Amino acid sequence: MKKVLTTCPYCGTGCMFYLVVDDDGTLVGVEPSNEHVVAKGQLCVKGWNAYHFVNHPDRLTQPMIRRNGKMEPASWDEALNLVVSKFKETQAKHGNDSVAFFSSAKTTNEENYLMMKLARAVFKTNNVDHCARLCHSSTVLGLAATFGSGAMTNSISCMEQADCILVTGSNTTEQHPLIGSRIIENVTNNGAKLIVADNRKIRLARLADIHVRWKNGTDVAFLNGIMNVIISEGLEDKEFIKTRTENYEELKKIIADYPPERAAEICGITPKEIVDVARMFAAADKAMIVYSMGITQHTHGVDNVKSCANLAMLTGNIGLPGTGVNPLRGQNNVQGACDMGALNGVFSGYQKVVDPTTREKFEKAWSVENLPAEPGLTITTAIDAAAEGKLKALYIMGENPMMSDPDQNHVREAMEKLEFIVVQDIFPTPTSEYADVILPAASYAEKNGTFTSTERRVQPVRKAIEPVGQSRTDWEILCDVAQRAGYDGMKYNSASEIMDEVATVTPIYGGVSYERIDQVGLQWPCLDKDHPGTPVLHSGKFARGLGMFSPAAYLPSKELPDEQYPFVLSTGRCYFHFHTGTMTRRSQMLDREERFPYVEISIEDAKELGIYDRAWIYVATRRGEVKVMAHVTDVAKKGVLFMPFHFEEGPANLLTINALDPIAKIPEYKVCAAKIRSAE
Ligand SMILES: Nc1nc2c(c(=O)[nH]1)N[C@H]1C(S)=C(S)[C@@H](COP(=O)(O)OP(=O)(O)OC[C@H]3O[C@@H](n4cnc5c(=O)[nH]c(N)nc54)[C@H](O)[C@@H]3O)O[C@H]1N2
Ligand SMILES: Nc1nc2c(c(=O)[nH]1)N[C@H]1C(S)=C(S)[C@@H](COP(=O)(O)OP(=O)(O)OC[C@H]3O[C@@H](n4cnc5c(=O)[nH]c(N)nc54)[C@H](O)[C@@H]3O)O[C@H]1N2
Ligand code: SF4
Ligand SMILES: [Mo]
Repeated sequence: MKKVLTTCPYCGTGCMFYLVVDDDGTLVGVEPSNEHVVAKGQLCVKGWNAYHFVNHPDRLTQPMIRRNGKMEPASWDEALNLVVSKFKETQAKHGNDSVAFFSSAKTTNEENYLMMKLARAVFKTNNVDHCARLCHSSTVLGLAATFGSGAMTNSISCMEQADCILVTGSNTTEQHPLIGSRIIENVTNNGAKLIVADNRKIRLARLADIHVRWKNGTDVAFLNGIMNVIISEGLEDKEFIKTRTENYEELKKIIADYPPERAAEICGITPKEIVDVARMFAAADKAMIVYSMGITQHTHGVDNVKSCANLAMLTGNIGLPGTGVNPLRGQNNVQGACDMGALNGVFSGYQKVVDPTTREKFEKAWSVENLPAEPGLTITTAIDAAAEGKLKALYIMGENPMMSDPDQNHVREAMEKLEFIVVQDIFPTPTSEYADVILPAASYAEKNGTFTSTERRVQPVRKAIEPVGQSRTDWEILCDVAQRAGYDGMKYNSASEIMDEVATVTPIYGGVSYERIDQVGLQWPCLDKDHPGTPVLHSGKFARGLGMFSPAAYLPSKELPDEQYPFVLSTGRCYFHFHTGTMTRRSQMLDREERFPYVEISIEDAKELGIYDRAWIYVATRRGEVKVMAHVTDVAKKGVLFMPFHFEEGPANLLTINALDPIAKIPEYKVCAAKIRSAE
């Protein structure tokens, strides 16, 4: 047996583990790593099962081309030549921005860097983006505006040092299980205070000192209410505000409109709950905010994020261990895909495309001219542009928009209108059904590279087995495309050579190399080869100099319940499955735990409507209707339905609304109006 130390391909917690390979080169299991700083000898159920899907018979093993409407096997030469000629033809006819590239938070840093290089240097478009748009784009923009850097400010180990943790819009024990364990340990072993703000009675809520179950979408009012109490009771950190921040007067002005009575009314809770949370948070020596999709996925996602940042600055909880604003990044490499510039407006290291000196720097480094200057389309606006017939060709690497983007009928329309679609994946998906060319990619177990976890830790991904069938690593495929398109600057002998190039053009990764990240990785910013990495950001000084208070007024969600659609529908995930299910639903151990699409409904609502547990019901919104199983549970609050988006046969995104935050362009997955009826 051979054991290969690598990084988990599921969530952003970034546990490292060993892939176990038997003598004839077959992947047979996973073993945790006792030495790893985050995993500490443990894994969650997805980590333990992260080898099953690799050998699944459904793996894509050979390139395919659509001929006369039917997908047929093709050679790599045929497939890649077709991709390049179609993209060039489309651009010649309709301009450079008539094509777009979806990069992937499932793939490595090196691959994301190459995808954005391919889009910008070779095809001269900034139409490149990835699923962070659907996830933490509000964080990237909201924290960049307030702190100057859009990443988790602290480290996972800080969860054990905080005296008070406010968890809001994060189902931590299910979605970032090993981070959830840290929080539980701190609460049970050290008596840290825990405030859970989530209207579902999630596992952490059962342990919390205070659990607030306000209405979905009212976070700005809630956080403003807390800040109002803190200021009116004189609990703010005056020294921190004076020396480290600006724009405090503006904050005070807006916050004055949210006395606890008014905030509580908007949120549907009592003023006392707001006062209690404010006092508990402000009283702690080291208080930390942990959040995830409940904060970001709203038409006011950026305002929510800024409000979290305001609260942390108001109480001086930034720049020290055990404090901070901690967005838990979702995908295994979504932090890295952002860092690498797989976003419409930035090169790697968040260097802006609109800045002429930055463009000049990349033109020189890549030996090209005329890099495009205007930010391009995002995932969400690219789908809109395709539906309008403006976008003509799309290259999708490791994304499944038919299942993950809002309003599936709208996405279908976009897919049908696109003239040419390339899908590069490890499995067939509802998206690949629309492909004109399918390129089979090697999985994480079959390649070298790096993933960057939520705590900004760059960690190794190592090849344990040979790629299945004719599949090739994403980075080799992208280099091949670039060469066939006539570009010479994308030739590498190894993934490590790509990281060396990343380090030369990306200051925050300046000191990252494969040698240095060998065992436990390195946390960026890591500016040069002697820099030790940075566990806590903004110590002494914010990345932007002074922290910028950025107050926001409460805005209601786009589509609220009414007589016709009386429920709030909120969507998200469960413990056993990951996203669109391409991998977890092909792991027999995981799939048998949660086999059917379902919706959580409160005991009160179920009683009223005569719906019993495990009954089949229809959930409908203005966009469509799906049949799912009812989970009648005290996790759900009266009036609120919660549905995971893992199931192709009951797709939550047939129901969701395509309403976007005006700045971040993130969809409002967490709130829309719905109704239900029995299916039996
Ligand atoms: N098992 C598993 N783990 C995963 C994933 C997975 O698919 N499966 N996906 C990964 C990814 S990419 C991500 S982004 C993360 C997401 O991780 P989370 O954000 O933790 O997961 P969600 O289920 O989307 O939503 C979290 C919580 O937000 C609450 N919420 C809903 N509306 C609101 C609101 O208006 N305000 C507040 N404060 N809370 C609200 C919901 O009740 C829910 O409990 O998980 C990562 N980890
Ligand atoms: N309703 C609703 N919708 C949501 C959300 C929600 O909360 N509610 N959350 C949103 C969020 S936070 C996210 S992050 C997105 C996720 O949206 P997506 O990224 O579209 O979802 P995934 O299922 O993770 O898709 C990843 C794809 O990559 C493939 N893949 C895996 N490994 C590799 C590899 O090494 N190479 C290649 N080429 N492909 C690979 C997988 O098979 C899969 O098809 O969904 C969003 N959609
Ligand atoms: S917590 Fe996340 S990174 Fe760790 S084993 Fe589970 S899915 Fe993998
Ligand atoms: Mo995500």
